[in-house]
Amino acid sequence: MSTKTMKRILVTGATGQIGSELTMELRKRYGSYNVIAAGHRRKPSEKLFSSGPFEYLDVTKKGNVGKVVEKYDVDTIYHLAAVLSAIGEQNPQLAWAVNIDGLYNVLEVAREHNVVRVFWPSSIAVFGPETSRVDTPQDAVLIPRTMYGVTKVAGELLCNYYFIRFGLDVRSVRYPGIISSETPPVGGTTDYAVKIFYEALEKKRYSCFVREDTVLPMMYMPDCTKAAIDLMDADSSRIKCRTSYNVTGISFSAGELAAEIKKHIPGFECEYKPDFRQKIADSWPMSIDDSVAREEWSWKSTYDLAAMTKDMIEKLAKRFAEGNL
Ligand code: AKB
Repeated sequence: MSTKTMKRILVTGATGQIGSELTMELRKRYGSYNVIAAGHRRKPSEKLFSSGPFEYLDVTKKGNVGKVVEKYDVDTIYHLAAVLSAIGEQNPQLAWAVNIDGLYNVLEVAREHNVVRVFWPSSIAVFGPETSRVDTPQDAVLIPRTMYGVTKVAGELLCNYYFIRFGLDVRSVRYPGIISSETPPVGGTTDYAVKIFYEALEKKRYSCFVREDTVLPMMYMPDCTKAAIDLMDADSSRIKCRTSYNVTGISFSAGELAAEIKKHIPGFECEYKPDFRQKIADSWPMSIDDSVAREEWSWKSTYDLAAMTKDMIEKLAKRFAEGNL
């Protein structure tokens, strides 16, 4: 599908961390009124709400998903609505309902309404302690320990099934932790890598809920939106993997991140008080091998730790100064 034939794009989870920025990027590229933002629990920001169509949508209600797709004649869906790992451990039933029933509803509606292409994010949470944690390969053992990870493995298989059985063009990447300055994440294990910036600027102190030596793969938001759009724009002949592609940006420890922030905010102090999320972090990879995505659809991340930290601090400091946080 070329962008010229693309009619209407629906983004579920548009008020979330990734959705709020991906929606604006898609609106810039494809026209504001061709991108329908849909959110459920979080109130949309003024920018999101006033820049194009917005719908309240609970993805666990298939009829409602169908109504929105029909109303706007949607032919492309970025299905981002999800419950993340930490909340998923506190409420596994909710995680299953939103992540699996929601995905199933979106795929079914897409099939019934001849939607041309669907993007759905998987996660590094598909991996578990049985998998080698350094340079985790594309085709690895997937035995996650969290309900979030279970829903992501099941979701990958569901996407692959819809492609093979119904020819639905579903595409997916396994995101690492995402760092961004616009909308904070809620209920994830990698949230500390965002929260640390807000607290460093506001209080010059942060109490981190994982150990200092905890290393996880991360990605800065511009690379995150680029991965989704590059994959969706790639010619179908290049997409060989219909479960989900490994993608990555930067791997660093919580201590290395704190030290990088300290270069910009000299008085910054970080203490480490691991809680239940440490166990989740310890079951995930420390770094990811994304060579398959690089080979098949030319994926390439751009930000390293220094560039990401500098940009985050500049953006957040500006918002602080404007009283806009
Ligand atoms: C989480 O921490 O739950 C997410 C993820 C890695 O998918 N950010």
